[in-house]
Amino acid sequence: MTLDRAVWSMLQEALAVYRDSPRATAWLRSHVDRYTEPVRIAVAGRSRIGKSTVVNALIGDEFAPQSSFVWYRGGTEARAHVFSGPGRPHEVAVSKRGSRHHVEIGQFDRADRVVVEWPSRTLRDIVLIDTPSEATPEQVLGDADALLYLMRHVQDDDLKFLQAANDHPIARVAAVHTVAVLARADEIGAGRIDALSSAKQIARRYRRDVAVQPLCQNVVSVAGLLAVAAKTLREDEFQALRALASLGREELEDNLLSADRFVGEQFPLAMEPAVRQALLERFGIFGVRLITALIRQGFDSQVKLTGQLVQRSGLGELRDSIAIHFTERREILKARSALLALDVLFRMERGRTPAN
Ligand SMILES: Nc1nc2c(ncn2[C@@H]2O[C@H](COP(=O)(O)OP(=O)(O)OP(=O)(O)O)[C@@H](O)[C@H]2O)c(=O)[nH]1
Ligand SMILES: [Mg+2]
Repeated sequence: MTLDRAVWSMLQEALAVYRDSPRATAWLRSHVDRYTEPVRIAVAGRSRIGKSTVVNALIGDEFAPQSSFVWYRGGTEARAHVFSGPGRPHEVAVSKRGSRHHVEIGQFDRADRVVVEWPSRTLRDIVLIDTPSEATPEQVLGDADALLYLMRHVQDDDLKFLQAANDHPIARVAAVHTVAVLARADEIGAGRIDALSSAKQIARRYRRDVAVQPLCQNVVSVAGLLAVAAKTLREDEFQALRALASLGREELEDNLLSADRFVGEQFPLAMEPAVRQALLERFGIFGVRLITALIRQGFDSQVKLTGQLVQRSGLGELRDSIAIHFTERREILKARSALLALDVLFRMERGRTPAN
């Protein structure tokens, strides 16, 4: 019997054995549903590390940030539901303002969870869960089959979180579910133009670090903001960046020394300050510098530029890592989650006599 069938049978058997307990039945039903779904990947990490930005880059669309858990699943049409307290979820609108999609949860003071169905190729194989930074490891991991953990440098808090993810008897023998992400790679080395290759080297070093290696399957570096730019670059933005690239390299560098200078009155090109401000918000100073350098190097069509940005930002490697460690191991990850759920069930129902 395959692993898939064996675990499926265990879930069905448990459903039969615990049929008299509504609590156990509800728990098992939710896990039976979860077992047949794509792999659920939680994206976690400390406050403002860039979680929502990496989620946007993976989906290939920009969503305005939310303060609750946001689940993104595949779907044929764009829809969103808010789960708030007990009872049925409420459907809410998704609207587009500027380059961002907004889930209109306005009338709900507190959403426990927002679920967005979205037609994205990535979401055919995975469910992405964007988590609030104050969420505990238990809240993050309870619903997820796998974890993308974002960090800047490996700090004690990061190691604690990763240890918590591995700190269950079943998890300890089957630690197959974490990819660590060295986030905001563009900021490494004070934003020098070679920041992204330095970040890749640091990620490689962490992969062999004795404190990190046992806690995750891979470490990759990602410049989230650039990765989003790669996936959502508009024609008007590309034309503006191309115009900037036509300036002399040194002249542009001088004007990129600070954000104030870049959007200031003395700019040597006829380009509205509002346009420059928008470029800065979307790509950051580093992004503008890198993109204009790439255009000058010959990546001067939108297709060529996008391909380079996917690769340089680390998005390509992150996607490969998700495929190798999560999607292709779906069967194992789902089996692991189901076994953890059965373990919780047996503890929860300890002392009760199951039905025969
Ligand atoms: N320079 C740079 N800025 C980034 C990057 N990723 C995100 N940011 C910026 O950092 C800020 C926080 O990014 P988010 O993606 O909202 O971070 P988060 O971890 O989801 O934040 P919380 O959910 O509030 O904890 C935003 O202003 C982003 O534009 C990156 O790779 N490089
Ligand atoms: Mg966020």
